[in-house]
Amino acid sequence: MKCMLIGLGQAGGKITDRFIEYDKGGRATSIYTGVAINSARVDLVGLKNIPERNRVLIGETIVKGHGVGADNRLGAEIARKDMARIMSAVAQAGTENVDAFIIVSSMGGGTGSGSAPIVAKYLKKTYSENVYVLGVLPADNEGGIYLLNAARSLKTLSKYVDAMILVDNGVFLNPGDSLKEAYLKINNEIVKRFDVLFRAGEIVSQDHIPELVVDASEIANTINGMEICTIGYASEKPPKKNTLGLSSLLGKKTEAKQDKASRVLQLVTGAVKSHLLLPCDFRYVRKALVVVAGPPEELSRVGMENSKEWLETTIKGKEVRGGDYPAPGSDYIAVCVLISGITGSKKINDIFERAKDMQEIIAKGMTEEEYERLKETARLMGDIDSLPLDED
Ligand SMILES: Nc1nc2c(ncn2[C@@H]2O[C@H](COP(=O)(O)OP(=O)(O)O)[C@@H](O)[C@H]2O)c(=O)[nH]1
Ligand SMILES: [Mg+2]
Repeated sequence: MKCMLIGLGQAGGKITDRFIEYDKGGRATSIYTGVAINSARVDLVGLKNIPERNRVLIGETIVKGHGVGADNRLGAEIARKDMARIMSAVAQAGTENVDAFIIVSSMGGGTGSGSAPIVAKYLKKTYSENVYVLGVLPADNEGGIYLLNAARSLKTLSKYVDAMILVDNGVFLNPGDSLKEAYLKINNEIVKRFDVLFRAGEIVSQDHIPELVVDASEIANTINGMEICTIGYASEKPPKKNTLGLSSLLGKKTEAKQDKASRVLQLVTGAVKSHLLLPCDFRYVRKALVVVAGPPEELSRVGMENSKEWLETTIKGKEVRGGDYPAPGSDYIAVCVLISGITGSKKINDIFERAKDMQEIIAKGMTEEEYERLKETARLMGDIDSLPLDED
């Protein structure tokens, strides 16, 4: 799928930049075009792979190139004012071959999370292609203001995008890692995983045509209108081929086939059960799409069928799609599972709950600590009967 990636804000710009770098790194075909939008000049200058003509500084008259802090209302405001410049940068980057627009942004910051909904709205108005957001959620230990930003942005975005594919920064954090140290690693991991999905429809060579192609329409059929989506990923290095020629014996051949099939199934179940980028109960999901990428001889058809069957019986919905991506010469077999129509994600509910508290904290002019103390007293008071009074 040819993607126009529109990186908003700091995280969005950096992740988009990494996608473009990945694309250039010896891939058979190029599938990404990148645009970066920011109100902080220093963040735009720091990008290495998005061409300079595709970078737009917004809100200069208001914030003088210094960013909006973590004020995503201001982020929304300046994006609205500079919308014409944003849309003209998108048009000039070249939209003729684009299959989908993907807005890449953190949900917790100011510029990206504030501008994402309005950028989505204008993209939908102007183009007929699908518009998705790849949104990075703040880890649980980030401050309340990040959660409030995320809550506002998610609520507004859901009206304008065809689907929200969400990633929790917290998934990648190891205890002891500082967030800053971790970003480079996180961005790499995000790009590596999504690339398997986005690249799956690209034919590498005429000798290796996928049996089941995952193109833009398969992705659209899986996620459009499904609101909250995420991906799971797992990969493995298959064992070296038996060079003694023993595998040519019939018995060995069957065994090898079974091994390959169970390897695919194991990777798929692992990706879904323990490696989702948005923690959620994987059963409460409407649809799924499995992509298996790797050396052509490892792409087991039986493995794919078993994986689809497992998903069909596991998730609440019944629509499961699958496809393969032959990558001759690759050392790894990688599995990406896109799941959509997620309901009741604890992470998302926590964001809205804590964001609600944050709104009150701001309204009351308190610190988070004072508010927690006040809430505890109010909770205890709730258990006590009131005195009888006259009816008013
Ligand atoms: N994954 C990832 N998250 C980031 C990165 N930089 C910042 N963040 C997260 O993004 C949020 C802050 O948003 P940021 O993109 O810096 O704000 P903006 O520039 O105002 O849109 C916080 O939740 C950070 O943890 C990054 O490079 N990678
Ligand atoms: Mg930042």
